[in-house]
Amino acid sequence: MRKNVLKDKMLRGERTTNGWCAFGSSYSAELLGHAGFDSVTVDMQHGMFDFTQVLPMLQALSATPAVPVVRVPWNDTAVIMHVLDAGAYGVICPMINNRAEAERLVAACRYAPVGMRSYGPARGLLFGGPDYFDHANAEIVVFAMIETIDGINNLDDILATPGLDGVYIGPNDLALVLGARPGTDLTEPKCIDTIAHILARAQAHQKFAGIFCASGAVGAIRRKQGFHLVTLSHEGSYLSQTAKAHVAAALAEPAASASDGGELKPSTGY
Ligand code: 3PY
Ligand code: MG
Repeated sequence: MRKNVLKDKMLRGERTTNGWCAFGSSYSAELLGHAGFDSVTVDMQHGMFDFTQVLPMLQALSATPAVPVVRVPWNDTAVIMHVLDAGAYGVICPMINNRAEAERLVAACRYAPVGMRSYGPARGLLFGGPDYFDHANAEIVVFAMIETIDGINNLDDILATPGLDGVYIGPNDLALVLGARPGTDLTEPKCIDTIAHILARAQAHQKFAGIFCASGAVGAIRRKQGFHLVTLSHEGSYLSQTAKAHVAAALAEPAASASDGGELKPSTGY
């Protein structure tokens, strides 16, 4: 079976970067797959698409060096099994509250006797190879998202779940349940302390810790803190920010644009 190079890298203690698809576009997924990320996550929870688009996005990612991961919309066994059959090498599941929910997540991702994943790996075989069944339980990487009060309170139980590879922090939902505003994970003491606590407990259990970051700059801070996997915003924000910057540059005085440096340099725009 094709190795899960994302999991291997984290097992070696190396830090990884993850891209995040908010659009239901195979071309967009392909662009992210070639951008240098170790993995790219197709976001079925908040992305503007459903399984019909997930399949071609995973196919597009197959032609890139990035490991294909899916954030499923919920801890729904049928959806989890379906995205794995479609070739996902990693699953990130939102809002895991307790050990029973973590066990349910893991069971959906692992074949018996470890779990209850149903057999029918379809694209998993095409992407992974003919010996997919023999190694899938070991290669697929599974993250439980910690972003609820129950999830925080039951963190040690969740982390002790056999077969769970790690936890992944949703800093925006986490901020909400802590009584703060989204986007305050680096400024609100409650958020800072809770994120540090989750990271420390993951490290104590020798499990991976991942986190969504609003930008590459935030990702750099999280990497230094010790997170194994940092997601660097998503393509919706790249498009919006870059579009605004182009509009601002076009509306600026020509002298100002020139002194900005970039605008007059030869560029294909890609
Ligand atoms: C959160 O910040 O809550 C997330 O789920 C990130 O996608
Ligand atoms: Mg969330």
